[in-house]
Amino acid sequence: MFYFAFRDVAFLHPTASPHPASPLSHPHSCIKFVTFLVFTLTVSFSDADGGKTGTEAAPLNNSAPNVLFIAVDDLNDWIGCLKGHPQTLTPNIDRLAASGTLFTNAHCPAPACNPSRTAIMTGIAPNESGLYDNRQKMREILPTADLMPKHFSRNGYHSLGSGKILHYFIDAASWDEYFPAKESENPFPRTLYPEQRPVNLSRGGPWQYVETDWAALDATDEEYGGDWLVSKWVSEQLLQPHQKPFFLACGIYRPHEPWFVPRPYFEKFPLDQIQLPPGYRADDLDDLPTAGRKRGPNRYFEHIQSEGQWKKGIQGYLASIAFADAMVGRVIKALESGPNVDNTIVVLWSDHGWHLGEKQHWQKFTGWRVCTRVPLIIRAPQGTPGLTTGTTAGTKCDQPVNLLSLFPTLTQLSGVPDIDKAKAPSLVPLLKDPQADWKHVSTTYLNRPEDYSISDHDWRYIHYSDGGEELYQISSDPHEWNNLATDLQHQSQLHYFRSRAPKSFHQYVPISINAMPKLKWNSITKGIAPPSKPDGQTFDCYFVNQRSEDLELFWVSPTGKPKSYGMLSPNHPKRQNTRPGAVWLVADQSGQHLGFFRVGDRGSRAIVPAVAKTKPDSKR
Ligand SMILES: [Ca+2]
Ligand SMILES: [Ca+2]
Repeated sequence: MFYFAFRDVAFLHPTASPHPASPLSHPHSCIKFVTFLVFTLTVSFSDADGGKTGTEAAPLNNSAPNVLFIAVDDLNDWIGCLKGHPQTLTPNIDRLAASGTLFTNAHCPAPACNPSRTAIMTGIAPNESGLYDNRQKMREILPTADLMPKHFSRNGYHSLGSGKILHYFIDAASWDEYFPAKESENPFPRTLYPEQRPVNLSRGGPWQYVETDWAALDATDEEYGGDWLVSKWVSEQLLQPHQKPFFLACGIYRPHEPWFVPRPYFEKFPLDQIQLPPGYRADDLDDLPTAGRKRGPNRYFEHIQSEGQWKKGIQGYLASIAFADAMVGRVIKALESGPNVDNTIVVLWSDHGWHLGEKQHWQKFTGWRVCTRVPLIIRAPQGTPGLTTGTTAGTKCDQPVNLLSLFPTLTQLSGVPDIDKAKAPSLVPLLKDPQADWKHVSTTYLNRPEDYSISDHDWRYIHYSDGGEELYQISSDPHEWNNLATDLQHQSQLHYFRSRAPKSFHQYVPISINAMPKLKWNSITKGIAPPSKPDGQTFDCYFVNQRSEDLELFWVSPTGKPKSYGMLSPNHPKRQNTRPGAVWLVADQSGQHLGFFRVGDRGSRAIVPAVAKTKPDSKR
């Protein structure tokens, strides 16, 4: 079914088997060509030190394979072919898996959007970059790293993207083309949201992420927009012939919260038939170390249960997955009915898994398999430079792999030079032979140095920075119910995983104050600041006084009493640990109350403006 019309020039990956002296080679690139027909190539690679050369590379030739790169947000293993939940409906993803290679033991580099996507798109692991969580800014930490689309673009490709590929920004300089327009730095097209929110899940408190909610929308897919518009734009690209090979990224946002999708997707999962997550066990926490017991239970799950919304939430997730699957189906259908099908590599992945009650947890950010295991499907046509036979339909590979391998895998497959910084192994040997000898483990980095989990073929290991450890035998305990770390019988396994642990960790790189979300300044012209309603875990906020005189910062107690927390000097940011729902009052030196900030669900900056804006802010 898949083949290349021409195979004029094939690249060999630097790690491929030795080949007779090549007719062309670049002194810095270590790339060798094998030519059947030698074309005049005007290829110009990056310098070995990573510096950029002035010339953009020309395409290798017109038969270099295209790459269709599909990212689905927050999709755990609840797809039919991974059997994560018996009721899930993902016929399109399953069909794609059946037409290529499905990795059944694939894990994310990190169990959160930002560190996972940054690692995947740069090929740089969190312990190398110091980017471990969602608060950090990729371009503050990795200002010059080439993302995958840029790297392909430098090597003769046209790079296009749509939807969420990075953590809520586009990184315009990395793409030749984007929808919506890359200059907007907003990866989301128009999306329908209910006017009244929340719809189903009442707000548990100021700690709660505002998007945690679910509802069936009375709208068509087209009216809904969002991922429908992304899949439409991507499909339009796939239906056209292209001058250059393309790297086309399609970021499907559902099943990321909020779980609002058109009603027909909810109707596939009647509420009275919803089954609880197979991995849920009420007494699952008893055998965990302290750090595991802390990381498991969270307020979301407690709140959802107390509101009687657990099954509704599961329904919302299943409906959102079914919707995402339909959008993937549109894209695959467009590929298969257009002119590019025979020379396009398809890869589908999700950035991390998701808990729906397992380990008393709702959301992500943990090291357990439910949160690290992700769908990963790769389909390569015959004639792909790095895999001339193409992938074999219906192949499954159960070796432990990591999405960090996507960058070196796609470069090798496409015959594009590898990047210096990619340290993860290419998956091409496993695409050739899923049973191939594979000595690698798959490491997932949690939100701070020394917290990580490691997946092997049959076992998984979790290590916390306080020394806590967990050990699971996945072949007999796929839901990680029985922690074997303290079992004397399994000490050799424990030693083995300790020996495979990451050798070093870059320190956590803090976000600059200017990149933090901004709290609303509520100026006080009369009346008083409201009392705090502190609720949730602490984090740091930064208070910045843009006036020319010293001001005083007060925390307002739950009974409304201001308590001084010291002075705010002009333009000298003050770091203050605080909690969601806290109210911070600012007064001048005469004691006059100028205004207040109410803390939200995350660390932020609180700017006292240079000139009091009396009109617009005084409404509240
Ligand atoms: Ca995500
Ligand atoms: Ca347990």
